[in-house]
Amino acid sequence: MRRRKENRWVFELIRTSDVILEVVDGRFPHLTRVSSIEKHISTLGCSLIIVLNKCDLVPRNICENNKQILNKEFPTVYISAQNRLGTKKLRQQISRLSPKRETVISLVGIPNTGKSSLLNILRGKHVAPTGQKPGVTRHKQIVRISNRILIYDSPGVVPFDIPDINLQAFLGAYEIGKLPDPIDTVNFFLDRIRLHYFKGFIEKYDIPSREESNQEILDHIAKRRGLILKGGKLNYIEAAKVIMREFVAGKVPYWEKVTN
Ligand SMILES: Nc1nc2c(ncn2[C@@H]2O[C@H](COP(=O)(O)OP(=O)(O)OP(=O)(O)O)[C@@H](O)[C@H]2O)c(=O)[nH]1
Ligand SMILES: [Mg+2]
Repeated sequence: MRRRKENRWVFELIRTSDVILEVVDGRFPHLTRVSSIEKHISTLGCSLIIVLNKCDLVPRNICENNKQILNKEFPTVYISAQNRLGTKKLRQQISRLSPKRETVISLVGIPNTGKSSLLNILRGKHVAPTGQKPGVTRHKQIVRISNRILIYDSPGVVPFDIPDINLQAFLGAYEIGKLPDPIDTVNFFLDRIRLHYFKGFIEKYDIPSREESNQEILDHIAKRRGLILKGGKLNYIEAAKVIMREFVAGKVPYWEKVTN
């Protein structure tokens, strides 16, 4: 119920904007796009730019590849709000799409993609709280970043097409501490990264071989991190949470290539 209401609220916000910055996670842009917003953008009377954020975590050639492909649908730029990279190109793109004097921009996207971080660097000052947990921004706020541009920051939207909690957690949109079954989530996570890019994980956690089973990987990490329950058994649930938290925080090299 709550989600339905939030989505309606985002559409109202979009109607009052000239340009939408759809902030997605540059590690997996295709999974963090909000298709319901993109689908209706032409009828809502504004322009949309896809902003691939967190590109400090992704090799340059992958960012370029993903940008070229997404550009066929919407103007796309890649940035790192953390490292303050790419904002010049973003500003140029905004001016191109909205050359008029006063421009209202809205930052939208799923939780945790870096909307508030982007607002802070565009403003050049910490005006919006940011954090590793999803749902840090709870209310929209409008900030003037120049005499021509006003920006709305908004809470993250979890689209209806990401119904699975494990996928939400993988994308950083579900709080790891609230997962009902962290082992199930980590199994989902390990199965997915095996298919896309596993090397970064293997190297980060010093896993002896790619052939280790998910259970052996949990064993290895629980032992290495000293995650032991009273009585001496390994704490697999905590190991699963550690893996997921570190992944969401960008501590595990990982990305997925967007295909045509
Ligand atoms: N590595 C990396 N991390 C980033 C970048 N931008 C933001 N982050 C981190 O991502 C996390 C989420 O950032 P926020 O700016 O709070 O994200 P948000 O989209 O506003 O999140 P909600 O308000 O929950 O929807 C924080 O831990 C940021 O430090 C980036 O460019 N690179
Ligand atoms: Mg925020």
